[in-house]
Amino acid sequence: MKKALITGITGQDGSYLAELLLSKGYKVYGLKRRTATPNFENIKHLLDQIELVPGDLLDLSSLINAVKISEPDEVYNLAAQSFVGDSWAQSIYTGQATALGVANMLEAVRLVKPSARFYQASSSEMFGRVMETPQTEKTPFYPRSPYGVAKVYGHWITVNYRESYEMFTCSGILFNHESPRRGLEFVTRKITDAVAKIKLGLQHELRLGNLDAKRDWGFAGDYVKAMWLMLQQENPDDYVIATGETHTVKEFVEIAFQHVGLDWQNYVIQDEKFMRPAEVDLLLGSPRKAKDKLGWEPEVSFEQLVKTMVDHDLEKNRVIP
Ligand code: NAP
Ligand code: G4F
Repeated sequence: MKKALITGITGQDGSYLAELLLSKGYKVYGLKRRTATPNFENIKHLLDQIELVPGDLLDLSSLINAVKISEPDEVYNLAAQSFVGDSWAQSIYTGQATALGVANMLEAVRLVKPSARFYQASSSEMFGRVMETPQTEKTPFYPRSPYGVAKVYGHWITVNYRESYEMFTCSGILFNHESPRRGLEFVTRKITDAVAKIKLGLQHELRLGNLDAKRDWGFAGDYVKAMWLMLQQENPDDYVIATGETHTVKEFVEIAFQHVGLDWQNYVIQDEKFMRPAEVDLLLGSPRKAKDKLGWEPEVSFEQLVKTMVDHDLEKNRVIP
């Protein structure tokens, strides 16, 4: 039986990846940091099938211990301070977790189980002020936030361990991917949760920042399949994972409100508070290499994604307003 260690298992991607690996017969270990109150919302249905090991990306000895306990064939490093918006207010912490945390995890693997295959959750935020469109594996990076800068370090240290130690390390440059398990602070889930609450009479307005930003949005369940595929190849490599379509925040808003029969213009207010000091205006990825080499393609369309998230939030808010 193959064994996998997932960092960030309580997050959106960690939960979908754990489901995928369990369905393939893996023994799944999840790194879990201490929290004062439980945060098992995304993995509560999996708790009797996975093993949680204590650890924090900032604490190397806990990571060494986690690798010793799990003896993994595959390590998926998904943990990070992942919210771009907060990365200005917490830039040092973001660097410690999202940049140096990757080095800590790679060191733990190198010292304890260097033959384990390693996946790093890199990000399209590394492209930032984009140097070409669509963005590919060859597009130069120009990050626009402390988060993006930290991810560039995480990407290159992953490449460096591959080249320095001949470790099987892959970096997945994933464009935005969403789901009903997305954190409520990200724009898609903030919108779908608000639309549901407005429809149910529980909220009266939705305050947003830049409505013109464009993102290449896919479904998280599709994207974790690409992570797994990368680690099944003969050789380690880096891949862009994207849909190849881009949409504005405004388009997302329009479809979400339309889906419940409301006109967004009656509810949405633009608020300076949600504007960023430096914005990423346009992301559009080319999934060409992933298609050719991994045989990966996204299955859920943009419209389907928006509607599924709204339907989920309607249901959730009906039960627990
Ligand atoms: P998420 O829902 O925010 O999950 C982040 C996970 O990291 C949570 O389990 C969190 O634990 C854990 N974590 C944070 N700091 C930690 C620390 N110091 N030590 C140990 N664990 C820590 O993020 P996601 O959307 O699933 O994304 C997964 C990864 O992909 C992240 O690295 C993100 O930056 C990257 N990424 C995401 C996207 C996207 O569109 N979703 C695109 C490109 C790249 P708690 O539950 O305790 O907070
Ligand atoms: O949903 P967002 O916060 O996601 P962002 O910044 O694109 O980052 C996400 O995707 C990255 C991949 O490119 C990941 F690496 C990262 O971990 C994260 O998952 O914001 C999307 C866009 C931005 O342009 C933002 O300015 O929506 C705009 N926006 C407009 N109003 C807003 C809001 N974003 C948020 N969070 N809240 C708003 O009210």
